Amino acid sequence: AWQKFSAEPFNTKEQFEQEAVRHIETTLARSLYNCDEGAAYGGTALAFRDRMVIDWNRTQQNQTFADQKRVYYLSLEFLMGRALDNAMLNVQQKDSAKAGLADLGFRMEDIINQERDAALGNGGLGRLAACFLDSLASLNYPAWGYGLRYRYGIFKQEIIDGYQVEIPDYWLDFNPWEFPRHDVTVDIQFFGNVRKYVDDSGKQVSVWENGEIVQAVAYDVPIPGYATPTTNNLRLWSSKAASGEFDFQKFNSGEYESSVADQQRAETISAVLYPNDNLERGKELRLKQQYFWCAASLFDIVRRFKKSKKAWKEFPNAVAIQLNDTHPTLAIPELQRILIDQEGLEWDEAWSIVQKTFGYTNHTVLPEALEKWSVPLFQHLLPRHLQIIYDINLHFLQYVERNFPKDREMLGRVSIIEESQPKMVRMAYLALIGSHKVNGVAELHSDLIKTTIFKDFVKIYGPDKFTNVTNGITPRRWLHQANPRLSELIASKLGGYDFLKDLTLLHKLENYVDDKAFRKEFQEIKFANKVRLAKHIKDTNGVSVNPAALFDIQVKRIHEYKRQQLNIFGVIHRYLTIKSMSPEERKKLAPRVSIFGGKAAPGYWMAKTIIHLVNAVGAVVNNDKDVGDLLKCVFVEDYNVSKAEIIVPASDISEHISTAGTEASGTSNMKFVLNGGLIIGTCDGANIEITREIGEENIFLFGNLSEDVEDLRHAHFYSKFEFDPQLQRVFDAIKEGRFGDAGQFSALVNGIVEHGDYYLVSDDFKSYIDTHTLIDEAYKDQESWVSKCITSVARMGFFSSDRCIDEYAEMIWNVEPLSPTKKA
Ligand code: 26V
Repeated sequence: AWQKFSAEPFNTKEQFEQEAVRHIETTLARSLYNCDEGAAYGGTALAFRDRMVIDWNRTQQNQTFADQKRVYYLSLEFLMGRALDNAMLNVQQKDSAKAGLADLGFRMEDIINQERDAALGNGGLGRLAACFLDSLASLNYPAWGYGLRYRYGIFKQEIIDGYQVEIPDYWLDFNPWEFPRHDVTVDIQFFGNVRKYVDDSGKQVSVWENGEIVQAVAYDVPIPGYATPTTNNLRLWSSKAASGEFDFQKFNSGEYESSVADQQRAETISAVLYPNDNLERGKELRLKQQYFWCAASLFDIVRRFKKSKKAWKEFPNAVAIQLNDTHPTLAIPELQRILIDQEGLEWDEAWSIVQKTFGYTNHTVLPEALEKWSVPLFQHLLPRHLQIIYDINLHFLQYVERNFPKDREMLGRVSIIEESQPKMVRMAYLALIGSHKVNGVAELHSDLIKTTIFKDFVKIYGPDKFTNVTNGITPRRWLHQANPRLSELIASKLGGYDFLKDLTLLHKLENYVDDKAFRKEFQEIKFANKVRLAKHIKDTNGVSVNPAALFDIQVKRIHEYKRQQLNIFGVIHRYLTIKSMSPEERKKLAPRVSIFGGKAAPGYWMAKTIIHLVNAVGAVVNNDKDVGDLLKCVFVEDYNVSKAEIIVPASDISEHISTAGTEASGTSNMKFVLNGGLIIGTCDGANIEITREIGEENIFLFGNLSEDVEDLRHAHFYSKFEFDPQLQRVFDAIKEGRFGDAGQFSALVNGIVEHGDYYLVSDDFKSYIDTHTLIDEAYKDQESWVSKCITSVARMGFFSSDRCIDEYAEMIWNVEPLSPTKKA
């Protein structure tokens, strides 16, 4: 008889060892005599995977029978990082594994470090998707993620002679966390033509035919929840040539080369993650990726719905689809196409289903990041979708015309089709029109989209179509895993780890702000985390930094709007100030370590210049005997999720200094404060809400406000203004060649001096360096500093991604959690 397999928990280290060794010897076919750390990682991962899979199967079965609405989160990026530590936390029994590994002669930390990051994302948007999956599972929501299984994740960054060099990230050679589903495939069509005819009943029918077919194959990744058996699914699609494509005809008739070429062309679709963050380039392959993934996911969702045998009007009661930015917008015309061309619904009925199904999250107002696709490209690649988009637009513009007969200009402004040369499809407008809710990711951002890019649409649909859901982060990874000692200290005071499920419980820490022993341990933990980062810096950069110095950190994608240039100009200013001081004056200074990290998009020349300048400044400052420990400047290579887990807990001050109105939310700001660091920031994104929560006495805000940005930009061109002399001194030092050939950095300086200073570096410079002086003073008073840090941690409960997911569930998806069946 068929017996249900049930994996026992590892109650003892022996049980763990037995399972890990079994996997090493059989699954991995390795002899224990040559078991290195890689094999030990493999055995450990597979042992925990077995436990996770049982709950995963049960959860999926439970969700299938529950007949409840499900959420589908469509994202081109899932920046997951490592999975083993998270799996151990959620399956529990990390202790038995640790003891078992020690018996086998390994340290848990070394084994965890064997894993490569799943780096299927660029930055904030991708990491947000990963935090959301963690919260969805932890809160027992029936939810799936859908994405692409890139063969190459975000490139690895090496710094060679101060320059960024990109290395491909081939990450799939050993990935125990994915399950290929070779039986779950979808044929996806591209190109071809549309044939129209009138059928027997007199109905217009459109057939999309003669296209090229590529096959989508599903790979499933289990997503375990914390302290619950709920284990959701992340389905990633991989492309391959459709079975008929790599055909034996061609193969045998001597066209071997071309048949292999066909195959490679198909596989190219899911080969690589586009490494741009906030920059749209309009590449055909990117549009192919988007359609391939949307069509496969929608087919899968519709297939699942049809099994329920419900009427189509029930679709929005069974399915909520969230669009992570405009990247999955093609899902909207695709669902409309399925409903009218394949299922035979009338336009209006289909369209009402579509609108009720989708929600759209906007993540940026930067014009260069808003997706637009050329109409000729669309016509070529997706001819039927282009027709449907024109029809959607026609219906929409007719509606606008009826409601705003006096505003003829409006039609051109809100049309999905931009009347440019060539014409362009505006994806954000299509996403908005096809969804029932549009949300921004922090209060300021959600307000801004209503007054800038979507202003007309507020008039058309009314304000209720728009909402705000402020971003959040998962406390499991960003507190407990990244900072186990702090988590343990908190648990010891709060009577357990409930705060990892309800982060608002942190408020009770305020009772310990003046508790001597607590403060001492809090400080010791921060110091130990700084020692760990200092060691990493020594190992990778060869620079010795003093862990007693103030660690000042800016880690995020390199972008002019995020203003790493402002930071490095501030470092140069500090250096010049130190150089001009007497030895006595220097003794009064607080030592600093300025730490930078982040990738530049390979084609973003200005961002690469910023990296180069940081390294050039470091080379001078770090070797200047006059300076010694008073200032160090380092660039940490290859910033990614697992590096963040080391860096974030080690900061005293982190920098979130975007030009006001440009950073939609930011999420690392939340991570740093949750880990007991303070922040310097502009009034932008979630900094504003962080200030409201923790109190303005606990944050260092500076700079101009978003409502003044437009006028300031204007002023750069139309009125003569005095340049800040301290910034001038920085530019003079660069021009004198003190950090190497000045020509290399001229574009960076000239962008500010001659080309309008779009990001307002000169306007904010004085306020920025003055605020850093305040930080120096504040840090010297360690007693009050620690009070600020502890108070801030206690007030960060709001920024859990659990709160955020509950808000989406209530305001946008209308879904309820599903109570899990008992653990196997
Ligand atoms: C856009 C594009 C355009 C085409 C090429 C590839 C590509 C990749 C990513 C994007 C999205 C840019 C928007 C984005 O990442 N926004 C960030 O979202 C975070 C999560 O909401 C938020 O915290 C950041 O402030 C925001 O910049």
